[in-house]
This record gives sequence, structure tokens and C-alpha cells, in this order.
Amino acid sequence: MWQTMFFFKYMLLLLLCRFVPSQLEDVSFTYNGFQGVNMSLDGLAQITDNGLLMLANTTPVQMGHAFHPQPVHFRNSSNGNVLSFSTTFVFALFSEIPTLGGPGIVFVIAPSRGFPGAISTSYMGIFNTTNNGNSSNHVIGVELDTFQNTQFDDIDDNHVGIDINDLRSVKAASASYFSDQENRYVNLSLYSGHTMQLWVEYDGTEKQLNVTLAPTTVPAKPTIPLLSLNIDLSRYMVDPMFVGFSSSTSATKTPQYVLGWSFKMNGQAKELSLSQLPKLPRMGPKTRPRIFSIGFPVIGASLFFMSIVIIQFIVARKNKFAEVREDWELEYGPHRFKYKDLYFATKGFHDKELLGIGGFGKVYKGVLPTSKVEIAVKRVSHDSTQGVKEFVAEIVSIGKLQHQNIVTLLGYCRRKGELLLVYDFMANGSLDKFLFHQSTTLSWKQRFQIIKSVASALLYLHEEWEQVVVHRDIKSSNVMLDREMNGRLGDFGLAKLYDHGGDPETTHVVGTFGYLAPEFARTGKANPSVDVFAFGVFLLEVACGRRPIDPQASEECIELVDWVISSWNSGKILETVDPKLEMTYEVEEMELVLKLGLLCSQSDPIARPCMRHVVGYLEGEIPQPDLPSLISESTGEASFWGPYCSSGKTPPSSIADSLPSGGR
Ligand SMILES: *[C@@H]1O[C@H](CO)[C@@H](O)[C@H](O)[C@H]1NC(C)=O
Ligand SMILES: *[C@@H]1O[C@H](CO)[C@@H](O)[C@H](O)[C@H]1NC(C)=O
Ligand SMILES: *[C@@H]1O[C@H](CO)[C@@H](O)[C@H](O)[C@H]1NC(C)=O
Ligand SMILES: *[C@@H]1O[C@H](CO)[C@@H](O)[C@H](O)[C@H]1NC(C)=O
Ligand SMILES: *[C@@H]1O[C@H](CO)[C@@H](O)[C@H](O)[C@H]1NC(C)=O
Ligand SMILES: *[C@@H]1O[C@H](CO)[C@@H](O)[C@H](O)[C@H]1NC(C)=O
Ligand SMILES: CC(=O)N[C@H]1CO[C@H](CO)[C@@H](O)[C@@H]1O
Repeated sequence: MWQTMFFFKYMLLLLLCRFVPSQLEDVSFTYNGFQGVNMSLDGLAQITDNGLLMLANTTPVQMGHAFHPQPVHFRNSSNGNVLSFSTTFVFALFSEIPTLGGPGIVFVIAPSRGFPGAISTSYMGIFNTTNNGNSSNHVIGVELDTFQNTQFDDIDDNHVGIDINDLRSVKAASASYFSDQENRYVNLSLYSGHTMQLWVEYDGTEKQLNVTLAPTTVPAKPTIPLLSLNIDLSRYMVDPMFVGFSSSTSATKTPQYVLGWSFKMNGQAKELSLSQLPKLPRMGPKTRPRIFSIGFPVIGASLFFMSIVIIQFIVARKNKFAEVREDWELEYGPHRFKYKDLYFATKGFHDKELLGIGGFGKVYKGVLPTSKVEIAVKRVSHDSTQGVKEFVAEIVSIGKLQHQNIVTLLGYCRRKGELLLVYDFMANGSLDKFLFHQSTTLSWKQRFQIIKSVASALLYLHEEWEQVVVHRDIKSSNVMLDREMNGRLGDFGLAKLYDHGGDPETTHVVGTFGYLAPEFARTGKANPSVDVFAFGVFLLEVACGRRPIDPQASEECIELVDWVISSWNSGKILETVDPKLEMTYEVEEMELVLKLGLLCSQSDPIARPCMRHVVGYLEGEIPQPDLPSLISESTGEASFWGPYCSSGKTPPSSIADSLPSGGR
């Protein structure tokens, strides 16, 4: 019996041995350009006609992956240790909107040739909210990161980092290289569009990973690496692995290229031949046509007369496109848009491009002339110069907010008596249209998703960003919907910032009637609880499909909050649900939203939950709040919630100042 078992095992072993090659070939390749190279591509990644590997093109918020198609064995088959390897590649990153670099690119060693479930923008096309940081990812990356994402403790918006299973880099350094001639580190700008070379080298005996960066203009690899990390990669890799690149785009046009790539397992990768690399496409302005130099003598005579006409034209044009630009704005250089560009983008602010008229001005749709990025431009008029400096400083800060549920502010432009704010374009407009105007309505699933998106955006503003941001104007018309109907919080026209742990200043009371927290109207102090109040009203608005104040409604229903409270007290809260939903909703979720709406819109700011708890309730991480006990704890009357608006029956729709800067 034992003998037969042994015999079978022995035969099996023999059979297996026949199929396992005795010596694994060490993978090695050198591509001076990718023409005809077999790469495994997905998403935006493609090989251009002249042999560039384009990881990301101009499509916003997408990703691209490019992998060497065959698996690579990194481990020594006899002891399992990761062997030495070395790789180098030449890349170029562009950004046509200078405010924002894209998320950048990452060289990755991963267990598969793609990243299903990954998110673009902040997760660089590798991870998502649930798996980032999970040790079962087995992903090793070297990121060339051009966006400072505070979520991952990024050191700046121009750095190189070593990532292990997590976008929070194990080690990172600002983009620079050691110049052997000058004997010092020299700074580099990653998304300058200049070609640069990166070397990633691992010594399997010393267990050391070096990363070296240099512009292609220096003659040789710098002797001192930018990053050197003592790490045993055997602890993180599985066998086999795939090598390649990942990239993603944000809202801006950020073409990203790899020009050449060399890799060698168990040895030194062959150097790339820079002169053989494919040419990058021209990104700057076009050169002048030759006709200018050829026909020059002929047109010389008429030039004099033409110049007079041209001067007249220039003067007229200069007035037309005049901007206000002061010294203190120099530091905001990248955030400034040229009025001329915005003018042409919006076809001269044509009525046909008008998206809407908000509290502070008209909003136009536009397409930036060179980059073809879709934008929304808000024209805000202002007459005083007082406070403009602070206002612009705040705009620039707000422009740094990056969250998937926030409409990105790309920049601004200033004219005499006028300020222009440039935002990401949101294809499906604002939420209130769908709630109140359109014949098509939103399903409960969509509404609940939008509610969760707005809550997560508010949590980011209140607690997760470097400063506390109080939006001050949360309402359905400020929640925008992108192409996929994701909710994104927009219009930071009134937002106030202050340091964590600091005290908000007293400001003019601005906002929209029906959403104003009572203590804010009294004291003018914009605490985060002011947003929580408005968020509560917003919740009721979305669930009931009604505006917070409806002068046409019957007496007891004019104020939405009062109506929901009284329905709650009589045990019929579901009667307030938007009739357009036709009973097709999750009763439990609906009750949660209505209850949360009441909880958030209490007149006592202390009694309102913070956004962290609100998100917890909505995600089901915290059990549902207990509303009845709240009522009994108080005087037991509905007036516990108090009238949050006590100025008569038909208030104006907005009491906002004409311009935020006026009150600063
Ligand atoms: C590219 O490589 C993959 C994986 O090895 C292989 O299946 C495919 O046939 C190759 N394609 C070409 C065109 O060589
Ligand atoms: C693999 O490990 C064995 C035993 O430690 C060693 O003798 C051999 O040289 C290693 N192979 C390579 C390719 O480093
Ligand atoms: C995150 O990615 C993992 C693995 O790719 C996937 O299984 C998971 O569903 C994704 N999670 C989300 C929330 O998309
Ligand atoms: C990590 O991912 C694995 C597999 O996807 C999962 O089972 C595990 O729960 C995750 N761990 C954490 C801490 O999220
Ligand atoms: C290089 O960049 C770093 C980090 O951004 C900065 O602290 C340093 O002053 C820069 N050095 C030079 C010479 O510009
Ligand atoms: C990393 O760089 C150091 C010099 O700083 C060098 O001594 C070491 O050999 C390098 N290791 C690898 C794996 O290239
Ligand atoms: C519900 C709805 O109107 N969705 C639209 C959102 O925007 C995209 C792109 O413009 C349209 O295709 C959808 O129909």
C-alpha cells in the first residue's frame, strides 16, 4: 500500500519535472520607441503612429495601462528570494492647464496586467477606496506624481515616490537629480513636457531599491540616486509578476508619454539610445508659415499701410481684452486665465452658451481654444477693489481642493469691475432641475447616491482638507451632476476657510433663504454646523421633491421642515415622500434620510451631528439615529426644532450680497 502511494508520487513528480523548464529565462527587453512592440494596453493607453507609448490622452477622468505582455519571474526558484533587476525609461508629461498637473504616471510591478476596479484621478489608475493600502495587492510602484493629494500625505505636487500596496509612499522626494558636474541636487518640473529618464534598480543581495531621475540633457545617469530604500521585495511579490505603467487623467488635458523602455531581470538593463527615440508631438504654438519669409520683399511696400491698420486693430483689441493684473497676483500666475481665451472659449459670452443665471452672475459653457477642455465660466460683477486680494487668495486655495464629489475650480480672471471663475464643466447641470423642473425624474437609487456623494464632499471640506472649509451655500441648485450623474458639490462662491482649531471670523450673512442656520443669521459665524443645517434641509428637499419654502403650499406646509416634523409626530413621515417616486424606494433608506434631515436641521447647532457621523449613518456604519428619544428629551414639542426663518411668509429667494468680496 505505502509502496504504491510512493510510486505514484514519484511518477507525478517526474511528470511535473518534465513540464517545468529546468532554467527559467531571465526576461530582458529594450525598446527605443514602441513601433511594432507587442504591449498589453487598456483604457486610454495606445501606441501612436510614430511609436510613442501614450498612456493618457485628452479624455478627462479616465485611465490607461500598458504592460509587457509576458509574465516575469522575479524570484530565484531555489530559495524564493527576489532577484536583482533593473529598468529605465524615458517619459514626458504635459499639462495644458498650468493650474493642475495630472495625476502623473506610475511604473508598476503587479500580479496582473490590469487593475480592475481601480479609480482614475487620485488613485492613479491602480487602486480604489477599498483596496488602497491592502497588503494583498502585491503591487510595487514608482510614482511620478504631479498632484499634491493630502489624502496620501503627498509632500508636494512634483515628486517621485516608492509605493508598496498603497499610494501613501514609503519614501518620496521632490523631483530633482544629482548633478555630478555641479555636485548638488538640481530641481526639475515633472510636467514641463521635457523628456526625462528614470532608473529603477533593485539589488537582490543587498535588498536595496534605488530610484534615479535625470533630464535627458545630462550625459549619464547621476551617480547618486534620488531615492534609495532598504527593502526586501521578497515580502511583497508573488510569482510571476507583470511590469508596466499606469496613468490616469483628471479634469484637465494631460497627455503623458513613454518614449522608450528597457528592462532586465538579474542584470543591468541596456541603456536606451536617446537619438533613436520617437519625436514628441508639438504642444506649443505653431511655427510661422514659410510664406512670411518668401513673400517678404513683395509685401514690404504695403506693410507700412497695413501696420497702421494693425495698430488701430491692436488698440481696439487691447481694450476689448483688457484685464486687471496687479503685482500681488504674480504668485498666482498659473491660476490666471487670459480673458481672451475665455472670450473665445465661450464664443464671446454668447447667449447660446448661457448655462444659467445664479445668485452672483451668469454662467457660460466654454471650450478652451488650445486644449479643447470643456469649462463653465461664471461672470461675477464687482465694483469695489476692496477685499479682492483676500478673495482671490481664497479662490486659489479652493482651487486646490480635489475630491471626486467636488466641482474643480480651475482658475480665475480679473477685469475692471468683473471677476471670472473657471470651473469643470458638468454635463447634466444642477440637481434642482431634475427635482423640480424636468419631466424626467431621478430614481431613489440615484438620489441616495447623490446624497452620499454630497455628504462625503462635505466631510472632506470640514475635516479632511488642510483647512476647514465652510461652503455656506449647500442647496440642490449647487449640487451638479456630471456625465454619469454623479453628484458633485459646486459653487464655492461663498465658501470661507480657516485653520483647523481656529475660530471662524464674523462675516456678512450670506446664503440662501430656507437653508440658513438660525445661529448663523444671528452671529454671522460660519461654523461647519451651518453647512450641516443646510445639508439637513437639502436631504428633505431630495426626499420630498419640494423646495424648503413653498409659498404656494397650504398654510401648514409652507415650510418643508415644519411639515416633515408634523408628519413625523403623527407617525406618517412617509407621506412626505416625493410622489414622483411612486413608492419605488427603499423604505429603510428613505426613513433614514428623512430622520437625518430633521436631525441636521435642528435649530440648536450643538444637537446637529457632525459630517463624520452623517456619513457613518448613510453608509450604514453607525446604527440609525433614534429620533423619538430626541423629541422626548426636549420639551416634547415640535417647536424643539424652532422656526429657522422668522421673517414673514414670502421672503425673497436670496438675501445674499451682490458679491462675496463686497463683504470681506
Ligand atoms: C502579444 O503577446 C501576447 C502574450 O504573449 C500573445 O498572446 C500575442 O499573440 C502577441 N501578439 C502579437 C501580435 O505578437
Ligand atoms: C538562487 O539561489 C541559490 C541558492 O541560494 C543560489 O545558489 C543561486 O545562485 C541563486 N540564483 C541566482 C540566479 O541568483
Ligand atoms: C476595488 O478594487 C478591487 C480589486 O480590483 C475590487 O475587487 C473592488 O470591487 C473595488 N472596489 C470598489 C469599491 O470599486
Ligand atoms: C484585503 O483584500 C482582501 C482580498 O481582496 C480582503 O479579503 C481583505 O478583507 C482586505 N483587507 C482589508 C484590511 O481591507
Ligand atoms: C527645490 O525644490 C525644493 C522643494 O520644492 C525647494 O525646497 C528648494 O528650495 C528648491 N531649490 C531650488 C534651488 O530651487
Ligand atoms: C544605490 O545607490 C548607492 C549609492 O547611493 C549605491 O552604493 C548602491 O550600490 C545602489 N544600489 C543599487 C541597487 O543600485
Ligand atoms: C438623465 C440625463 O439627462 N442624463 C444625461 C447626462 O449627460 C449625458 C451626456 O451629456 C447624457 O447622455 C445623459 O442623457
